[in-house]
Amino acid sequence: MNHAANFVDSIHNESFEDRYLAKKITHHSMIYDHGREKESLNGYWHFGIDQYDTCLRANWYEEVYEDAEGRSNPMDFSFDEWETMKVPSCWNMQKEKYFYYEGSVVYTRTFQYRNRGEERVFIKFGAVNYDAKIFLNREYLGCHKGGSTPFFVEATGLLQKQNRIIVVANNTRKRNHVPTDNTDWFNYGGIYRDVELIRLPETFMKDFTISLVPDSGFSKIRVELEVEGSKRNGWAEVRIDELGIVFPVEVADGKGAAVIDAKPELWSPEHPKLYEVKVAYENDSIREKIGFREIRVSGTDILLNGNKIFLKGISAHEESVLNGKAVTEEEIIENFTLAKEMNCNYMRLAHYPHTEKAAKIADEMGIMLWEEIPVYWAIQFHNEETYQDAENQLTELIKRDRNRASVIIWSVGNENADTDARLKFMSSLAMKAKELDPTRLVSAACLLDHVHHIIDDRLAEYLDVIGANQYYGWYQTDFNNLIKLFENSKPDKPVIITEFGADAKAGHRGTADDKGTEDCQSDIYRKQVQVLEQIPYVKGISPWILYDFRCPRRLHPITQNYYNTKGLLNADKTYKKPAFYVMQDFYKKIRP
Ligand code: GCB
Repeated sequence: MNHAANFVDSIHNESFEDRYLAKKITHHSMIYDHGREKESLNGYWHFGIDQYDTCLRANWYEEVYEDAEGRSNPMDFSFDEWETMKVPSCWNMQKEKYFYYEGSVVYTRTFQYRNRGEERVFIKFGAVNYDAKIFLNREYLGCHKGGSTPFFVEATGLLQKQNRIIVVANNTRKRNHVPTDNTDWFNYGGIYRDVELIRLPETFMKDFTISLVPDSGFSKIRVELEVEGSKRNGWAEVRIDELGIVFPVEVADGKGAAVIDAKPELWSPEHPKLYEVKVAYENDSIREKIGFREIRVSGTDILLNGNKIFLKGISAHEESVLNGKAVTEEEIIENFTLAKEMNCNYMRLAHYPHTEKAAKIADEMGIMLWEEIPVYWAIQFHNEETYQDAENQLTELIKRDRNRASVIIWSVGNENADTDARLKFMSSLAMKAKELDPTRLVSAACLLDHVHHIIDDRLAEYLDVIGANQYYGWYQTDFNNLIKLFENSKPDKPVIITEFGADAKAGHRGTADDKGTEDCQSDIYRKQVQVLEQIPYVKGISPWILYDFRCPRRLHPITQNYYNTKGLLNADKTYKKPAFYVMQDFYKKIRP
């Protein structure tokens, strides 16, 4: 970069972002990091709101204040004198003045590093909303897009004893993003998941997949490996000591795959059995807890380990009153515990990838999961770049969680109008999900035809399970049309009612006709479950939603106050509304 001209360049150059966008961080640079030791780079980072993107325009990362000829770059920043911000966190929750801030922010910290014999070093970001540009020791490493999936940069050869890392994070909502500028949830900002340093040998396992082989009578396990580094041919070893299994996997030209006979106890919500699996290749090793189970559909049934199941679920956002999207493990456990108390065996993690910790905890606790990417409402379906972003987010999610037994469904979107462009966009995503992971079900939460009251979406052809959002009794006021909807629809696949619900301010009482009261909400819930129970092809339900959540679209001062109050609990989860108990009773009495 031209330091001397920097001062003037930086104020005249309106294409300043192009050079940053040209270097993308995508799923290609993901490394398999489960079951590995990592070092935390969390803590208090220096933090500056940078509304006009001066850091990027003026190359602050070069830390050049004066060039050889004595021309100076104005002193507009001083990284280590800035205030600090907790990482991980959503800045909105740290100071009141940042609550509604949307835009560009600079994070930076220094850290010490000492080589311990590793030959490769990576830095992982669990998630930064929405895009992140990463700089290490005056080098620009790339830009990641997508606010809910992890990404990795390689630091090999760049680290010294003392290091500076800079992250320019920007959560501006944009039409071409995934999600687009209009959603029904709060747009939190920041580095809100862990930042970690990973030390690896020169040759290491870049990807690892393990699962039961579908249709093998639950008696075969398949392993796939991808190796990066110079030793691309050799033998990996997989051990599952509890099953007495040790088997070699031949790696040829960086890839290996093997199938082995095994009879594991199968994972299920009632019996969430996990095995310790160890994989070793050259000097690299992974040790991870894995569950084995099979999920598939047959006609309009969903089969877990060959048995018909009903998904007794609830939808949930990733949010807490205190922490925004930076939820803690305790908060995740609290959510699953509440779901279990409601007699659920399943949760829809709406509307974007939640932290990977959720699926790990669900593996342990025995909750089946629906995981989703934020292809939500009016995405720019005709925009190729938007498609690439969505496909990358889907790939990052699947590569991250495909060894989690709890995850049974990948969802490629929510409530999108059935246009030709959308059909092309979302059918391509559905096919991509199948290609990346043939062992799970693919779905989407579809819009129904509310004119003719019929489940009719051309995307259904590409899905294993049809997700259906419907708000009869609430947005569609005539409840009887729900009965018509089911009379008119003859799906040949299982249907999950991915949403129904109604607003109710906690403690607000009235009659069943008084909108926004608990009485109206529980009345709608009672009527809904009475109908749903009788529909043979409905094989799962995830009402909207476990607890109230922040939402800039909800301006009713009495019943909402910037919260979507369709929760079965209030926002801080201290109070259960009567509809919670309607679901609890319903799930208790219906089939398993
Ligand atoms: C929906 C959306 C969900 C909203 C909900 C509502 O259909 O999928 O994101 O929050 O309705 O409350 O309107």
